[in-house]
Amino acid sequence: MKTIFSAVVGAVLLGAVAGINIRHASAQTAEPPTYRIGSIVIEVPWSREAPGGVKRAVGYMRITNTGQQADRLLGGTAAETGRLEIHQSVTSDGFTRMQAVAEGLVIDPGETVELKPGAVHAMLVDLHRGPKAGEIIKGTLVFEKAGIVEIEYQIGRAGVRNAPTAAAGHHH
Ligand SMILES: [Cu+2]
Repeated sequence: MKTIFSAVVGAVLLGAVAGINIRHASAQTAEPPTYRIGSIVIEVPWSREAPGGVKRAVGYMRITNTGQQADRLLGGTAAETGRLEIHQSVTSDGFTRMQAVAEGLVIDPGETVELKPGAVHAMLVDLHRGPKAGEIIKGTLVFEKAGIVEIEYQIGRAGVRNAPTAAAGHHH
């Protein structure tokens, strides 16, 4: 009995490990932080230390819509007091500034939207204090159809342009 049981457990575990390897064949480290709600998959939320006690921080992540209908990221919360705004970086006349995207961020069926430096991104505002490198900020995302999902942002050093988890897997 015991042997059969371990064989079954072993097969199930092998299957699970194989599944992870297939989904994240390019990842060099353990499975990156991934969150799901309904048809929405959120990967590797991260932020970075804001200089000089600024009580806001950027928010970056990949959002994929695996469903058949478009969905929309409307906003969310961050840490104890903060909330999430969606911003678009716009460069004109050599200046880059950020515009709030009041209507939210549409994610079409089958589409992956990457919130990243210099592009559309989240801005975590009204934080009780600026985040420090190495910390984690808890937050929520609110989607029009999928609903509310809790996520965690890994905090990188000031000025970094890649997720702390991704950077940790590279040895130069
Ligand atoms: Cu911004």
